[in-house]
Amino acid sequence: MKLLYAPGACSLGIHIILEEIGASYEAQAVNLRAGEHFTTEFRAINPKAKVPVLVLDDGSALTEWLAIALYLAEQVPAAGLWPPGPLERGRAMEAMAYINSFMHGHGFARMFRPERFAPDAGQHETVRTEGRRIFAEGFELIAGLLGDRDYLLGTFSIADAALFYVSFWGEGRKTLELPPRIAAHYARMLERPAVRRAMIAEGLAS
Ligand SMILES: N[C@@H](CCC(=O)N[C@@H](CS)C(=O)NCC(=O)O)C(=O)O
Repeated sequence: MKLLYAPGACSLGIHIILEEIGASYEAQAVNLRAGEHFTTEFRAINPKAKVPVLVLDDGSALTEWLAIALYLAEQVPAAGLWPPGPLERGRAMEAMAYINSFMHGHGFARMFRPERFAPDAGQHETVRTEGRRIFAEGFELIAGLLGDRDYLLGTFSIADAALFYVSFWGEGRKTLELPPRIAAHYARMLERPAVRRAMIAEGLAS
C-alpha cells in the first residue's frame, strides 16, 4: 500500500490510522503548494486532484478520507479502531461525516480557499470569517459529543483520527483556540506513539 499525503493535510489522519494498525506501507508526499496534485500524472491516480489517496497493492486507488479510514480499520479488526456494534458504528460515522464534510469541507475550506466560494476578491474576508465561524461551531458540537470521555466512542477509534486532523489545523496551525475538551483530546492524541510517528514522518514534530 502507498499513502499519497501532504504534510499536515487531512491525510495526516490516515497516516495515523496506518501507524495505529501497524500497516506495512509507503508514504509519498505530494506538494499541494506547488500544485503537484493538478499534474496529469497525479490526476491519472486521482482525478479529483486531492489527497489522501491510498494506492492498493493491485495498483488501484482508494480515495475519500472516510472510505480509506474504514477500509484500513477493517483490515485489522484486532486493532479495534472500528467498533463492533451498529449503534457505535453509527455514532463513529456521525462524528466523522460531520468533521469531514462540515468542519473541513465548509469551514476550513472557506478559511483557506475563499476563492473557491467567491470569485470576487473583495468578498474573501467575509468568506474567511464565515469559515472560522463554521469551524468554531463544529468544535463546540464535537466537544459536546466527546463529553467527559477520553475518546469520541470511549476508546480510540478512527473517529479520533478525524478529530485530530481538524484539531491540528486549529491548534497546530494556530487558526483557532480549541474548546477545553477538544484541546485535552488533542494533547491526549499527541501522547499516542502512532500519532507521534505520523507527525514525525510528515515533518510536523521532531
Ligand atoms: N472529500 C475529500 C477531501 C480531500 C481534501 O480536500 N484534501 C485536501 C487536503 S486536506 C486537498 O487535497 N486539497 C487540494 C485542493 O483542494 O486543491 C476527502 O475526504 O478525502
